[in-house]
Amino acid sequence: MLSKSALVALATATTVAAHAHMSGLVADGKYFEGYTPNFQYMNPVPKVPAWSAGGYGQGGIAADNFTKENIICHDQSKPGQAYADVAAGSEVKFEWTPWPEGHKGPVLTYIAPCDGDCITVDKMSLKFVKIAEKGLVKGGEPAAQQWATDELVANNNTDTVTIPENLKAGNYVIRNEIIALHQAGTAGGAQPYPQCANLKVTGSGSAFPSNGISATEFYKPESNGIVYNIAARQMEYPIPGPPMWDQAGAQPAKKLVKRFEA
Ligand SMILES: *[C@@H]1O[C@H](CO)[C@@H](O)[C@H](O)[C@H]1NC(C)=O
Ligand SMILES: *[C@@H]1O[C@H](CO)[C@@H](O)[C@H](O)[C@H]1NC(C)=O
Ligand SMILES: [Cu+2]
Repeated sequence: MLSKSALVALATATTVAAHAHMSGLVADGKYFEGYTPNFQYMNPVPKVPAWSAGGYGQGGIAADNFTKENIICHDQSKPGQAYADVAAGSEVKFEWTPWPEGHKGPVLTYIAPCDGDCITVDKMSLKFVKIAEKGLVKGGEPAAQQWATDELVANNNTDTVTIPENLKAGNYVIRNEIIALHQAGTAGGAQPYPQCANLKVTGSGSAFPSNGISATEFYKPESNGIVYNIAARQMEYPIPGPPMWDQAGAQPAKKLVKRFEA
């Protein structure tokens, strides 16, 4: 039941938006829809944990915005209007729409405490720590390289992250991000695709991430790992952004970070 202008808008959206976004997340086994293009035809818009984004978060963030507010949770993002409940130590699965295989690169996850309600939080106040990172899984000639994105595609376009077991209960924004490196040979060519969602973490943990930084401080267009030639033989990849949070604990994904294999 779409009006003609809605159909035109949809056609335009699909052409411009040739990349991918988080279509949903599964927290502690429960499914939550992401902030999807379907929402443009819904009134009221469903209240989901996922943060909204201009263009429904389809494109990468442009280099001139790497250090500005759009890098935090995508273009013109606004807080999710609900929470996904999750027990510390359990898994969150980020389901992406089919990820283009040629967009190879790392997959990273960060969390920031909201110090109150995430639904009304000012994104500029969010201080993130990294809780998961995967980069070059297997080095070699370009055709032989295996990247975190290849694992994501092989896993039904899903990235699975364990919430730190000792994380203090409370409200957090979780930020799952893919950085596509296919044009990263020159400064500013990398394409970060950040997606955020609100989590209500439960449990009796005591680790509170008080040493986070704003996502606007993660990457510069010329940072190591943001500038990177994926078209060359490579055996190592310097994962960009801050180091892992020292209290992130065991992350099953960690084994994928191994720099040298066979
Ligand atoms: C950078 O962000 C601003 C503010 O949202 C936006 O108007 C601009 O289009 C963005 N730049 C690019 C190249 O996407
Ligand atoms: C694969 O992902 C889709 C959503 O993108 C989901 O509906 C489906 O259940 C997933 N399949 C499996 C086996 O997890
Ligand atoms: Cu793309």
